[in-house]
Amino acid sequence: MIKACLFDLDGVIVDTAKYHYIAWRELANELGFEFTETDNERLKGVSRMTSLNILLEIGGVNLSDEEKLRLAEKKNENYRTFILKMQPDEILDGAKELLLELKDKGVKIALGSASKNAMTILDRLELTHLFEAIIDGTKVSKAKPDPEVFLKGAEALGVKPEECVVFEDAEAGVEAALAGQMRCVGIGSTDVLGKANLVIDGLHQMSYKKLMELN
Ligand code: B16
Ligand code: MG
Repeated sequence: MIKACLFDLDGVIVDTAKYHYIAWRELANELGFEFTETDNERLKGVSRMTSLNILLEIGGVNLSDEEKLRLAEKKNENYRTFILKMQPDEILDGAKELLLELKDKGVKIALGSASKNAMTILDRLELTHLFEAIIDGTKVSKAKPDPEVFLKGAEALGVKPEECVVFEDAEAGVEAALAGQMRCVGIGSTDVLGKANLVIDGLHQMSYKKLMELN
């Protein structure tokens, strides 16, 4: 019986990838190399430090741990100038409608995101009040595909993993949901998210009725 939904943030509720891309590209350019939108695909769903390591590998740059921390912080400051200007009209099509419908039907709702900026983003989008639990990058020690973020979400909601459905746009996130014994709806293409129980283009294609069909 499905009792709860756990939502990833970037790529599911809002497209912050475009802001991450601008900030990472600026950093790459300062380090003297190009960083393309195709390269940026590799950063979706992974942590900030893993993102930096991938970026440096692309540029063939070796740095000390201390310097990496400095650059990750610098990128984050730049990224935050964009998210601090976000508006509720940036919520992806159908996301708020689905959250409201689920709430109305008594389905519990939590966030399960790798981002340490999740609270800022939800506040800017005026969505914070719709989540009963928010598990973000500040609350987990193991990154997706480890199921920690979703298991903590289920625990905070007081439901069992098998009573949860996860919405995810990243392959590592789908793997995390399945590793946690949860059902998963992939947002994006079946090529990447084929392991999910169902793959849709966006939350505008989901409803309480369709959710119950996953039972
Ligand atoms: P931050 P999600 C992820 O969000 C992004 O997809 C990923 O690109 C980013 O590196 C990660 O958050 C960490 O973000 O630098 O804000 O802590 O998809 O898990 O909601
Ligand atoms: Mg995501």
